[in-house]
Amino acid sequence: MASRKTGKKTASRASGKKTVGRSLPVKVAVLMGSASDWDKMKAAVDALEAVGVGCDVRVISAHRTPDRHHAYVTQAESNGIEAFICGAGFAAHLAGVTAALTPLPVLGVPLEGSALQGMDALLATVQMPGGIPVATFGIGKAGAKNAGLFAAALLAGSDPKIRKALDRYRADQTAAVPERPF
Ligand code: RP5
Repeated sequence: MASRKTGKKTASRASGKKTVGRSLPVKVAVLMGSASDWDKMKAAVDALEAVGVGCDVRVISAHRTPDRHHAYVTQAESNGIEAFICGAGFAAHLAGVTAALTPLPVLGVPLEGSALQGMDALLATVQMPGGIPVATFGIGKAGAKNAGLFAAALLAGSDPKIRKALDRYRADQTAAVPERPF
C-alpha cells in the first residue's frame, strides 16, 4: 500500500501487517522485545503521532524471534523506514543487535520489569562497544516518549511539516504548564 499523502511505500506494504498512524507516511519502526512492553512503548507511538510521524509497531525479540528480527530490520530501509526505536527489558540487546544490522539511526529504550528495575536494560543498551552506536534514552515510559520526539527531530531536518509540528508540540506543552500547583 502506498501512502496517500506521499505516494511513498509504507512499511505495511512488505508485511501486510498492522501499522499505527495508517494515514501518515510510515518512517519509524517501533520494536519491542515482548507484547508485555507495549504499555510503556505506546508512549513512543503517541509522541510520534502527536507530531505527524507514522510508525510501524512490532513485537520482535532478538533472542526469541531472531529470524523475524533479521528479516524485518534488513528490509526496513527499502520499506521507507528511516529510524528505529527499540524497547526491551532485562539483558536488553534488541537495540544493539538492530544497530548491528542497519546503518539507520537506532534509539534504545531500556524498560523496567526485572528485579533490577531497568538498570540492567539501561546498562545493556547504553554500553555499546565503540563502532555500533545506539542512542539511549531514559528507563520506561518517559524514555519511550522522548525517543519518539527525538526520532521526529531527526526527521524534521528534511521535513518542514514535522519541524512545524514539533514547534507546536512544544508551544502547547509550555502553554499547559500552570502558574501555580493548585
Ligand atoms: C525482554 O524481556 C522484553 O523486552 C521484555 O521487557 C522482557 C520480558 O518479556 P516477557 O517475559 O514479559 O515476554 O526481552
